[in-house]
Amino acid sequence: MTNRQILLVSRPQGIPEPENFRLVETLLGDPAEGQFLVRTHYLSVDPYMRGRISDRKSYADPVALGALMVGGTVGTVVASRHDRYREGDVVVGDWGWQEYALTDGAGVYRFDTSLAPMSTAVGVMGMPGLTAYAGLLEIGKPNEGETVFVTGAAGAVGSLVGQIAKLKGCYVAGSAGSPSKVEHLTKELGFDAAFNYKDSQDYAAAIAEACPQGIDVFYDNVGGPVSDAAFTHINLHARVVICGQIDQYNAEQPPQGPRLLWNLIVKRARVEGFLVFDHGHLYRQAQRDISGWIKEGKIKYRETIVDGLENAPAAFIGLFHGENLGKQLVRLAND
Ligand code: NAP
Ligand code: FER
Repeated sequence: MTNRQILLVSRPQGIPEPENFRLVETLLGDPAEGQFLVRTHYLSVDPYMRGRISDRKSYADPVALGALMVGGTVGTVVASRHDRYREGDVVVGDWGWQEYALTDGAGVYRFDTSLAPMSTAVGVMGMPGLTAYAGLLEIGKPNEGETVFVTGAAGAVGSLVGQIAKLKGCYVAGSAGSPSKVEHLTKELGFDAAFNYKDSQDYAAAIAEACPQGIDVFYDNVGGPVSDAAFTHINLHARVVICGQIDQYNAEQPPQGPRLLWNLIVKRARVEGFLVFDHGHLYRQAQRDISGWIKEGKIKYRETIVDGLENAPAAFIGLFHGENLGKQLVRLAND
């Protein structure tokens, strides 16, 4: 049968461009003994992929030029010669930007669609969901009544961080990049305050207004000048969770910012970076909790969905222009 795949063909300078990718048709055989064939329903585009397509040293080898683009995926088993998987099973894994994949099951997990719809397996119930859950609860350790400030607040991770913090009884503020995102945060997701960083000249003033009691937990998805301003507004014994620095992912040279570590001395604060991969032991617990919160109406999630494999590069690039509200997905087949 014919498969369609997207390959990385050149490395971006700055923000990636569609020309860095190429769509190809390839041939795919039948599953061999011990293999199964999966059809991709949704593939996830994520900010971390910017790191994987550059040749910078990282937790994993860069995607080679001419190789299949990596990424989280969810889909159904369409043919199987594997004793643990049957046709119709919904599975989640990392088989990359392609319509079909043959796998022996390594790194593939069954997804329980009674918990939430299939698409969430790579969103609120998947890697970004666990990132929000573990980063906030294990590292941020919010206490009732404290102020949590989250950057990138209208994205997949940030929107969940803010809502879990509300569930824990915190005052929650966030920043995001458009008036409609700010309205979504305060009107739909229950944030106490939010501001549009693209519309602000003075981030310190915007943060002071949004967080009148100062910041106890700063969950940073963005880095850059908004993050710099948040450091100057932390409280005694604040926890700063470094989840992402998307403001810098396309930088060709490391940016020079103000020197802020003095604030940590004065406030006896803790800054900790983390990677979701170190929190895999919480995956099932996070899924149970998040699914429960969704069913009880305590957590809402949004997905921005584009259709067709050919649109995956544009969807990925759109992350760096804030085109997504909530989780950005590419749909290749209906549920
Ligand atoms: P996302 O927030 O759904 O999408 C990215 C968002 O970033 C965009 O919608 C855009 O929203 C914002 N953005 C883009 N460029 C920006 C800039 N220069 N300054 C400020 N905001 C910018 O993505 P996500 O999957 O939830 O990831 C959020 C962050 O968490 C990323 O930094 C990612 O790398 C990180 N992350 C870390 C881990 C980990 O293990 N540590 C795991 C997953 C994700 P606006 O409209 O608001 O600009
Ligand atoms: C991310 C940003 C960075 C992420 C992982 C990394 C899974 C890891 C980078 C590295 O190890 O170099 O959003 O998500």
